[in-house]
Amino acid sequence: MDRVTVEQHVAASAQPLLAEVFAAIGTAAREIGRKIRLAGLSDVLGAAGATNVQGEQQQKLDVFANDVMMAELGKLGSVAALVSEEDDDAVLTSHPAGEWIVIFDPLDGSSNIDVNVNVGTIFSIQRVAPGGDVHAAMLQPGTAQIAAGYVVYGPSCMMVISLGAGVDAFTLDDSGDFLLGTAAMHMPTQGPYYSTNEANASTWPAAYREYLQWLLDGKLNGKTYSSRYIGSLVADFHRTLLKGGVFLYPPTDKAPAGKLRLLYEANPLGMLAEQAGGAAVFGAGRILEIEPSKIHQRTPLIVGSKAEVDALQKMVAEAN
Ligand code: P6P
Repeated sequence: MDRVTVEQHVAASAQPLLAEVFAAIGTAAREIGRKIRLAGLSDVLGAAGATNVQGEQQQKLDVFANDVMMAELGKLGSVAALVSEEDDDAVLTSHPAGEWIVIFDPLDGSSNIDVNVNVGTIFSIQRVAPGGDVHAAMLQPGTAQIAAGYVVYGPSCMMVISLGAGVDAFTLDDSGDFLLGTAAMHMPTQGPYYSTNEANASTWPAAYREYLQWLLDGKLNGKTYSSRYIGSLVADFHRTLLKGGVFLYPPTDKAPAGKLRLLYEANPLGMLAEQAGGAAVFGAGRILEIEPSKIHQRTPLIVGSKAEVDALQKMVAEAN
């Protein structure tokens, strides 16, 4: 494959003005990835001693990753605002005329870092119309996203993105470039895996338990399944994108509105799933059509191959 960097790919796309945003995300990802690789040798593991707006223990690396993303993206004249899982409020940059809002989870799955498990950065890009209200623009539904993607920090560091015309994957090489490795990714129409925290199953709505049993009984096209659950959303999603199957985080007693966050987890991954031929729902409806009301609102998330997700959506809709 020709040597194409993510910046070159974006510059040649229908959204060339986003090239500098992806360059900044790449710079941040290189810094975050390096910190993670060397975490065992420096005092960056463990809790930072504060809790974030989610009520979660902030890990030192969460704070580091957030600072790096804020610094690299905040310097761009084209970025008007930043929304982060780690900050209570949106951050307005010193570029109010900027066209983009970048919404991100700087380091998802960070509770897994101490045990050297894949973690990720997830991002969503929305547009602000000239003279438009930036706060209203950050609450647009997922269907309005101009671009979305994630970086997965694993045995290799990969950036997987969509600009609204398919999904492409870039791998960080030794020279520090994210190089196009797989173009036009397609999620298998049905997969061998289901991915969920079954410890919560007793508190799911009954339709979700019935669905999972139905699936495991081979009732979906006679296919059988294996369980895979890493507990890092980006890693579980990345496997689902490549191998197929379904990831489920249903409503639970502890999180009746769902645990995962709409703006910087469900929407970007929902866009990637749909662009790769898969689907993403909150239960009876499509994730990308939810009209957000708050920047940190949560949602149930069922995402993956169309066969499994469509079957879940139908079962939940019939149960409601
Ligand atoms: P549970 C990690 O904390 C995270 O936000 C996602 O990365 C992951 O999918 C989910 O929570 C795991 O949640 O309740 O199964 O531990």
